Amino acid sequence: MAPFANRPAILHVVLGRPFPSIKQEEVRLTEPVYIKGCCPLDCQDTCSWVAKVEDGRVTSVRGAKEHPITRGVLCAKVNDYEARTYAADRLLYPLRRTGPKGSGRFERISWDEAIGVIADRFGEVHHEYGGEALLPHRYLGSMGIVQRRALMRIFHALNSSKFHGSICGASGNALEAEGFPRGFEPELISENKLIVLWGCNILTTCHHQWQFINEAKKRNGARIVAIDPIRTRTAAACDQHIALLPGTDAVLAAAMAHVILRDGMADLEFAREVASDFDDFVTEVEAWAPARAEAVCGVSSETIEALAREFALVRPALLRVGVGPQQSVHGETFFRTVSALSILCGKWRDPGGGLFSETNPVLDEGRAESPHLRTGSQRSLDIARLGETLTDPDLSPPIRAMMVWNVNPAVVQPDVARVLSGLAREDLFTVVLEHFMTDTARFADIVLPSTTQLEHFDIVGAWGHHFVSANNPAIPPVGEAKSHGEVMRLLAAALGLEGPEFEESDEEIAASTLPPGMDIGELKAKGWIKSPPPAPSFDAKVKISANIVAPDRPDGLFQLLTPKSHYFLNSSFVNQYRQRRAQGAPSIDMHPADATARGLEQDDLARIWNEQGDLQALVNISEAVRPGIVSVAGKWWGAEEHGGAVANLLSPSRWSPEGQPAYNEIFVEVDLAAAGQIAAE
Ligand SMILES: Nc1nc2c(c(=O)[nH]1)N[C@H]1C(S)=C(S)[C@@H](COP(=O)(O)OP(=O)(O)OC[C@H]3O[C@@H](n4cnc5c(=O)[nH]c(N)nc54)[C@H](O)[C@@H]3O)O[C@H]1N2
Ligand SMILES: Nc1nc2c(c(=O)[nH]1)N[C@H]1C(S)=C(S)[C@@H](COP(=O)(O)OP(=O)(O)OC[C@H]3O[C@@H](n4cnc5c(=O)[nH]c(N)nc54)[C@H](O)[C@@H]3O)O[C@H]1N2
Ligand code: SF4
Ligand SMILES: [Mo]
Repeated sequence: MAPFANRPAILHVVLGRPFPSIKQEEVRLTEPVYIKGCCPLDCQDTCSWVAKVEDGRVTSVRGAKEHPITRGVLCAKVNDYEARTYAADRLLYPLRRTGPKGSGRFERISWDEAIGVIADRFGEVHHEYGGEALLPHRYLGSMGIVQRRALMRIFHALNSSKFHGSICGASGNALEAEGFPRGFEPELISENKLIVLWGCNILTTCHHQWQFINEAKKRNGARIVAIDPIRTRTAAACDQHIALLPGTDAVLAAAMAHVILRDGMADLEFAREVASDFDDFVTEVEAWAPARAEAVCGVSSETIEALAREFALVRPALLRVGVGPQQSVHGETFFRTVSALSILCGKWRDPGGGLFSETNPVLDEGRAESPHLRTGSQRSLDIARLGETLTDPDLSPPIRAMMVWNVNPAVVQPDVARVLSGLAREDLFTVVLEHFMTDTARFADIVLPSTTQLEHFDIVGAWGHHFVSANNPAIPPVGEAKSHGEVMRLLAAALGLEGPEFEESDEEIAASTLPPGMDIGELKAKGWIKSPPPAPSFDAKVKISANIVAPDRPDGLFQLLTPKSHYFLNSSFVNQYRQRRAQGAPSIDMHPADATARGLEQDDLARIWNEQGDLQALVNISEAVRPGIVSVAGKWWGAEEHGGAVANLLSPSRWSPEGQPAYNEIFVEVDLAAAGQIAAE
């Protein structure tokens, strides 16, 4: 590194030549280099960025100005992504556990030793119990194709168990598989005259889409309506906020359909053509007159009537559906019924109209995993039931070795206590690839340091637009961190796996997923290339009637919602100083009337508990939630360092029929934490 790397160039102007014996050219800072990359995180916007590198160090990361969606802006989470790369608590070397599982006691070891131990243990487990006793667990910490998929080559070749399902939006996935379209070119959102944000906190979770909403307002005078139990920053920015009770969306949509059919406002031709069970749907919604729905949803029948009329008559109109309301045992009923509403009114006839929840560029991502390497076992387990899988005494064979990357199961899975008792099993060998010592990594036998997005090559798809994005490395790996492609190659060699799949470079792995005609060289140079957006279509008839019921709400308990926080990306960034300071301490939003009834005041430390467990958070008295509803935003962790309040200690082992964890169907008691507990804080 240059001797004066951190010294601002201006110093020479102010101080003249500080070291006369050194020639001016020798002390001059090298010119900054700008590298095109992209954000790897699980967010619909998949922004492209430009990393500024000065003297071998990334000094800033800024949104790419020319990118049609990023438009020069990142977000409150990622604005200083380089701080993640250079964080003092970053994992930089392989570690081996020296204390009990979960204790966080580790010693530094070499990569050779780490890979050797993993290969030996995987080999032993494979020999003794068969490939099915091995389990790869990964989710969306990085959406990069290499970071997410390359390691699967090893597990396919070993015929391991694998996961299916989702811990995010299993309901929408299942309905898409049935034939419901759920997205199109997001740029078309600006065509609308009415946009209903149905359980979707856009200004926090994918704020670049707000640009299209703004354009719709400017160009078409569009009206924007939020349907959300919480007055989020998005709901507050809308023309109207309908604060329904959680889990009652299907009833609200059915009541709207009731009004639309009653008053002859439906597009019967479109609905009959698209739905396989139109008459059943008509019978079903007949039972949901607005007055009956009012009692269930907590929304006045006048509001329901007016929204129904407006949605039926205004064209184009869009339902922009989020993930929050899918995270319920009624997830599929919710998605089916709001989709039915868009079909009933023929909203899909207009470009930009209909329903939007997600959309993807054309990429054959699965190819990066080389699934053809699998010759034997196809045992597939539900990702949303990790706790059950690890603790099931009847699972045959049981899971004996697990590799975990891009996921923090000790925080994000339902019923975390059960997950932790699985991770604590002495007969389970666990490897975790991470940036930081998360609650999950603490339970590992071996921890491997992963590169951050500034240190490796990757390609990222998206789930909110159609750009394929390249991530060129800005700097070499920090410490001894390695990309997951490199870990795959090292481990494959140690396991004696042979074949071209285990020798491909990260770039080759990524390139194998590109659609015909998209060139990797061009992608790297340009930074992003748009793949052709699909036109939404109904290829087969879909079933629109659902078994709509009023949700159960136990008397006297609060319903706890666990939405996304503004400064964290799920559990990522909780340990980073700037984001944590901006987010504040873990807090529980509570209506003034509820707080008074429990004798709670602003900033009191509350205990939030149910039969599964308890956690503590500061009371935030707020009219943003309605009485009976409380909310803890953010996937907190790291109890010792960051005051972790892991909401999933309270989430039940309950799923929708398609397997979506019911993260927003948690019922709790809230009271003042005991004095001793306050003192301990
Ligand atoms: N800042 C930030 N951005 C993120 C993330 C993050 O953690 N932080 N996570 C990313 C991920 S993985 C995802 S899946 C997306 C999610 O994006 P969103 O779906 O927009 O986010 P959520 O907060 O899960 O849920 C949206 C809203 O649903 C509401 N909600 C909860 N229950 C109900 C209900 O029964 N009915 C209705 N109508 N509304 C309900 C919540 O109050 C919340 O405001 O965001 C992505 N972007
Ligand atoms: N109660 C409740 N539970 C939830 C949710 C909720 O709203 N409420 N949301 C659910 C949803 S929608 C989702 S999608 C899941 C998300 O679950 P996860 O995918 O587990 O969430 P993240 O915290 O985004 O990422 C996991 C880990 O990836 C690491 N990571 C981040 N960036 C990188 C990278 O570039 N490379 C590598 N190697 N690692 C990286 C982080 O340090 C983090 O520990 O959680 C689900 N759980
Ligand atoms: S988290 Fe989303 S909004 Fe923020 S930089 Fe990444 S892709 Fe863009
Ligand atoms: Mo998600």
